[in-house]
Amino acid sequence: MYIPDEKTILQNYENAKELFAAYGVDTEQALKEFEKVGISIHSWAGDDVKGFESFENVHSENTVTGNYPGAARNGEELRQDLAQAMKFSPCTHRLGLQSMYAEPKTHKERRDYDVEDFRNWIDFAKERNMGVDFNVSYFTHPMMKDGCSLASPDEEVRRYWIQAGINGRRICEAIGRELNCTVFNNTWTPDGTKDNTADRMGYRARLKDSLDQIYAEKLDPRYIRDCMEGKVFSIANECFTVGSHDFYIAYAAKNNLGLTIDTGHFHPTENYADKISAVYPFLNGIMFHLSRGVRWDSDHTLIQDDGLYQVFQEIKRAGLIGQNICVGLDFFDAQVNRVTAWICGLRAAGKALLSALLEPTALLQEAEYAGNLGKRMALLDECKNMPVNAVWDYLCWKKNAGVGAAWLEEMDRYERDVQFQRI
Ligand code: RNT
Ligand code: ZN
Repeated sequence: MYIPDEKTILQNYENAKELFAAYGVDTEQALKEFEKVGISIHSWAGDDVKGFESFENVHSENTVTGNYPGAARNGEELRQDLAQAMKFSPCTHRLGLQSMYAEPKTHKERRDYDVEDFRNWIDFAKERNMGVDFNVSYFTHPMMKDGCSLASPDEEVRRYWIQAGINGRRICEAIGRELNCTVFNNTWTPDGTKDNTADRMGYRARLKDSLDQIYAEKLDPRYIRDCMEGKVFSIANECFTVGSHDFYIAYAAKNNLGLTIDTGHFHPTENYADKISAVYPFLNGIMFHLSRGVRWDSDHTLIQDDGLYQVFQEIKRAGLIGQNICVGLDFFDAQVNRVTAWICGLRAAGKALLSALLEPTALLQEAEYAGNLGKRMALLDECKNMPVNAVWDYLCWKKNAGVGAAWLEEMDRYERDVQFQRI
């Protein structure tokens, strides 16, 4: 596979730097800003959202299709795979955890986990200087009843998950304190009904009450940010999703909490990037789950598409780089090598971020406010052909994160020598 040599990489970068400067863009500054945006890498793609608790015959509320060999089977393998993926990404990484990946010394209920049950993960993050994000896994567990947790009509079920939610927040605060970072604590529950319910209000009142109990405890806002993730529908919940977007936006605004925008969770033609400026002023933070929905919330691996580019363009244009926004990945496709998918997603997110940072936004806005809409349009189109890739190659070279597609050769080796040995 062709890899440009050092001289070519540097020469291309110098040329690009000059060209961007002509548009008023400082590439060195853009590279500094790039570091400020963490990308949270979702541990749960490494084992198809199975978790380490090994229940028999438990229903999964996350539809993952495919059967590619070599999935991680335990914490050690999952961390090994994550480390391999991060080798080929120049991004600033965060670690996206789920409570289903706890490693307690002796058996424990998911409801009862505490920070020590994540010690291996905390060490992993610490060694790599990563921030951490957390999700209580309100799914794939015997205490899910009829697909419901926090909104279940069964009081015992609700009590179980409320306790898991309360402990989850304490885990976040403790991790944040130890790593000196703000842990984004995301809440998603699959609760809903397949067919029409005759009591929408009842389910939503129960969800509200459960959340009120979970968020009642005041924790240090330097170390935890609470977000909730709504959704239009999921498989088996076609008629009714309790935690809809409207529900969580209203709940978050009222309670000064954050919102998670999963890019697969909207109607297929809806512009999720448009939502940033609509909700940010009223909420305490936004978390992104970058995913690629194909016709529905299919969780395909992230690649460079318009939607992804628009998310970073909006964050940049709104002046929100380094602000109260956390960007995470959320896709899973068991038809492809899971480490290859992580690398592909990380690199796609990184390129989209870099491209936004290199955009001559000031020129675009100046043309717009001067009433020169033709200029705005033409400049926007010119931007698509600017030499972003020369800056990207330079960044990957500087960070020793693999220039071009050469990382695929190393992935062939890793797959053969590591992943396929697990079978
Ligand atoms: C599901 C949500 C949620 C999950 C993870 C596993 O539709 O997107 O974020 O993917 O929590
Ligand atoms: Zn999600």
